[in-house]
Formats: sequence, structure tokens, C-alpha cells
Amino acid sequence: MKTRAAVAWKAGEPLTIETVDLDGPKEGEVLVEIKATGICHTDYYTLSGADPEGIFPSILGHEGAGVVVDVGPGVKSLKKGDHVVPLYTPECRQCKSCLSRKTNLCTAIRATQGKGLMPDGTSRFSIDGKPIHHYMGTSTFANHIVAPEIALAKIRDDAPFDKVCYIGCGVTTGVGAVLFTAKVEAGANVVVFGLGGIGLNVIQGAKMVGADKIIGVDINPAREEMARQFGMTHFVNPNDVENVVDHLIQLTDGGADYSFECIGNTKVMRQALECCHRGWGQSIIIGVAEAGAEISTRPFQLVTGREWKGSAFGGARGRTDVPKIVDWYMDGKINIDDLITHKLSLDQINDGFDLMKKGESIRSVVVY
Ligand code: NAD
Ligand code: AHE
Ligand code: ZN
Repeated sequence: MKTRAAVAWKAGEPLTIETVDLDGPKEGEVLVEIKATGICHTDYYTLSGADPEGIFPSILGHEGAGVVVDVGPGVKSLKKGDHVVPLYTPECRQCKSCLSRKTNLCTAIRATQGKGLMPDGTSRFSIDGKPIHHYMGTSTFANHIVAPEIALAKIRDDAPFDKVCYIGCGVTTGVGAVLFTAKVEAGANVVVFGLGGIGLNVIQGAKMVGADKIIGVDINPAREEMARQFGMTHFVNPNDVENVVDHLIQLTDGGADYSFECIGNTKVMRQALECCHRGWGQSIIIGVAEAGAEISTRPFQLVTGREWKGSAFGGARGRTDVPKIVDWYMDGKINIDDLITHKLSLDQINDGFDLMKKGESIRSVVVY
């Protein structure tokens, strides 16, 4: 079939809207009509050329929601008409990682996914017979995609696509990092570095579990108002204080119980670790840093009890947890609506990247 998609031809260049050929679903695969997709900073990161796994030409996008149009042979858990959220972290429930119960990082299809291919090693997208690569197994900047059954979470039919698409990455990443990775307890002091599409969801997760101080750190003063609305109790602009780590340690009476880096800046990752409380503070890295970047700190920071952790997709097991997070949204337990600051058509997708770069949007959502 033919579909419309925003194609990334080359690093650093705007996407162009194309008519793309899409092959039908093979064994274990599903054809999905994408109804809406968010634009995440990670799409920008890959488009910039900083991602070692960035492949061109490709169809980016990993924060979508849509409807099943057709299923390939052997597909058991989904049928035509089901509403789904594509998962860049699938959940096969059979691989060593899924069975370990220690991680959400399913390994069933990770190798081919990282090469921009379907599990059989080929692409379903092409233009004039030339393959166009998939991205993160999702490619939600296309109006139709083919995805493996294990990479689709079935969600309730009454959830609005233009809101719950955000659960495909940002909401789950932020709220999940608090609930599933850090397991923040009521009364804890939390510091969140970066108050964008991810950090604000960390803030709402921290509020949800009853954290005490929720301190937000951002160089963009315009982020303060929205962060306070989501539960932030204190705002720190690093440009307004002499030493941000000392300042945060003072504010938390000795250091944060939990800190979250939601930027992708290795210098800030160090600050996030070092503002944690001696003996028990945990720092969770969420931000994605460019190829070749490395983190450093004095080992003494760890010897004296601080822990450095990372979180991908908020530690969520997609097929199990995403439908629950959709329920939380539908039950009013989490706020998604106010974080979606811009709605765009596919033709306007590059405007979404510009708004993000200028710090003028939290989330832009493209509605097909
Ligand atoms: P965003 O652009 O919406 O937000 C980033 C925020 O960081 C902005 O508010 C910006 O002003 C602030 N910032 C930038 N430099 C700063 C500095 N030096 N000090 C303080 N604040 C600073 O991005 P996003 O969509 O929220 O994504 C944030 C990061 O999380 C990105 O690196 C993205 O790739 C990553 N991410 C990771 C996962 C995961 O599973 N680990 C999932 C989604 C996104
Ligand atoms: N390809 C990049 C890594 C990018 C990365 O860390 N991705 C996160 C999700 S970001 C979503 O916005 C993730 O889940 N990683 C786990 C995985 O298996 O990719 C690089 O630097 O190589
Ligand atoms: Zn993302």
C-alpha cells in the first residue's frame, strides 16, 4: 500500500513529506494506522546526527497511537480495529531479559531494531524500490506502519489518540522512572534536572507518590510556571546561583534522596549525582547523550553511598504497563492535556522541531 510519511534523508536536514510504499505484515507482524504522534527530543537527537544508531534515510517517530488495520499470520493477541500504542521497548515475555523480571529491556528484536530493520532483516518501507529504514521499531512519523506484535500495547478504545500517543514515550519515561526505576517513596526529596517533556512527567510522578520537596532545575525560566502546576515546590535556575550542587544540598538539608537527569548533558549528570544525599541518594539518568560522550565523578561519591542508575522507557514493561498508564490518564490520575502545547499536521512537522529547539513547546503532537 501507499502511505504518507515524513522522511529523514540526511542528518541535520528538515524532514520532507513523501508518499511511501509500505509492504504488508509478515508472520507475527501487524499493520497499524497511526492516528497521532508526539515529537520527542530523541527524534531531534537522531536527526541531528549525534545518535550512533541513526540511519538515513529513515522514518523517525516513536511516540504514537493508532488502530490495527491488518494482522499477519500467527498474530494472536491483536485483531483489526484494536487501538494500540507502538513500543520501542517491546515485551516478548519469553526472552532472557523478560523472564529475568529484573529489567524491561526485552532483547527479542533489539539487534534488528537498532539497524532500522524488521526482525527478518528487511524494511517494509520503500520509495521507488529503494528501502527506507525503520526507526526504533516504530516510525510513527508515517501514517501507516508495520510493527511486530510484541511491540504493540493494546489500549482501551475510548482513549483519545492525540493525548495517549504521549504515553508511547514521554509520560511513561518520566512517571515510570519515579515509580518503576527509582521506586520513590512518600516523603522523599526529589531533584529534577530539565523541565521539558520528560522532566515534567518526573515531577508529576513524584507528586503522585507523595514526595516532599520536588525541586526543578532548568536554564529556561519559562519552565517554572508549568512545573509548579505539576507539583514542583522549588525552582532553581543554575544561572542564578553560584554553585548549583551546593545550593541543592542546602535546599534538601544534606542532599536529594533521588535526582533525575532529563536533559542528556554529561556535566549535568555529574551535578545530579553529586547533589544526592551521602549514604543513600540515588541519581537516575534519563537523558540521552551524544555518541562518544562519557560521564565522570570521583569514585568517592559512590564509595560514600550514592548510586548512579539509568532508566529506559521508565522501566515500564510496555504491553503490561502502558494500558494501565492509559487508565490512569482516563481516570484523571495523570495530566497529559496541559503538556501538549502544540497540535500540528504532518506537513507542519518541522515546525515541531523548531518549537522544541527554541524551548517554546513542551510536547508538539502531529495529528494525521
Ligand atoms: P526537552 O527538550 O523537552 O527538555 C529538555 C529541558 O532541559 C529543557 O526544558 C531545557 O531548557 C533544559 N535544559 C537544557 N540544558 C540544560 C542545562 N544545562 N541545565 C538545566 N536545564 C537544561 O527534551 P525531552 O523530550 O524532555 O527529553 C529530555 C531528554 O530525555 C533527552 O535527552 C531525550 O533524548 C531523553 N529521553 C530519554 C528517554 C529514556 O527512555 N531514557 C526517553 C525519552 C527521552
Ligand atoms: N541509540 C542511542 C540510544 C538512544 C536511547 O538511549 N534510547 C532510549 C530511549 S529514548 C526515547 O526517547 C532507550 O530506551 N534505550 C534503550 C535501548 O535499547 O535503546 C545511542 O546512543 O546509541
Ligand atoms: Zn522519546
